[in-house]
Amino acid sequence: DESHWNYETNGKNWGGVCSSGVRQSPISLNVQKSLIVPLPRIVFGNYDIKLKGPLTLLNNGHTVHMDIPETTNGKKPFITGGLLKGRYVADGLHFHWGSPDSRGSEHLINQQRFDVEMHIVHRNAKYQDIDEAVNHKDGLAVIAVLLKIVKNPKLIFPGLNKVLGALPRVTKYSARTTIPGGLSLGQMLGNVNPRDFFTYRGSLTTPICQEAVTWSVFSQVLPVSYSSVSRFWKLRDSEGHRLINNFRGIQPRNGRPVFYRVG
Ligand code: SG4
Ligand code: ZN
Repeated sequence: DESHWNYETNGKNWGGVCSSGVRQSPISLNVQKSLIVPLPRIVFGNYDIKLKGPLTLLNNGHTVHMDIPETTNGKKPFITGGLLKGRYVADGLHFHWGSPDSRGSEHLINQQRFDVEMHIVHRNAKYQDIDEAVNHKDGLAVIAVLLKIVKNPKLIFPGLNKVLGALPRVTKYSARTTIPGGLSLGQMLGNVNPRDFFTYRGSLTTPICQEAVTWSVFSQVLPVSYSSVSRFWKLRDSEGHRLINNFRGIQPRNGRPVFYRVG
């Protein structure tokens, strides 16, 4: 059963495309090993409009997940630009993290692993739903934002802080909580610079690892406090074990081009 996988071996025992695929994710990103090209910047549509509340946060045993609803004016947030052709509609948001003594981002930048990685999953608007989109090479676009623990994070991200503040309410497997409305997706990104990012073609980082994802990983890292990240380490999976280190190991690049856009 597909839902019975875990992170005990960082994904080395996952079957199917996870082991037979040739453009898997995550990978190690390096400015020196990337093609620096004049790609269009990522354009965020309706990211500044508040989402229709209440927003639901769920501990699904693998991560903390938030479905992204319509905005208050009945639209969906979307992205375009970068390597993407056409619109990709925001579907869900979730996180990957480490433990009190190890970092847990999935992608590395210049050999460095970061504390947490946030993913916003988008589906190509030409497909009806996620189930259809995962079966196409151009099906999904995931935005990745890296978070780093700093002593006194000075910048405030109202949306991200609300979500991190709700984590103690979803400690147990299958626990749900609601976040009072008034949050836009843009508030989850804080002031991350959308002009600087790595982009490449890869896969989902969980079984069954479909090769349907265009990844865009922002190179600017968001500062967060130790106390907010430590809330992730208290979560539990479906067997009551600590839900920590829920990141997949680095996959071979296999000659794929990685593009780096800056400025
Ligand atoms: C997490 O398990 C999410 O809960 C999944 O979301 C997500 O799958 C999966 O990660 C893989 O996404 O950006 N890390 S990733 O490659 O979004 C999808 C759901 O199952 C398809 C809804
Ligand atoms: Zn993810």
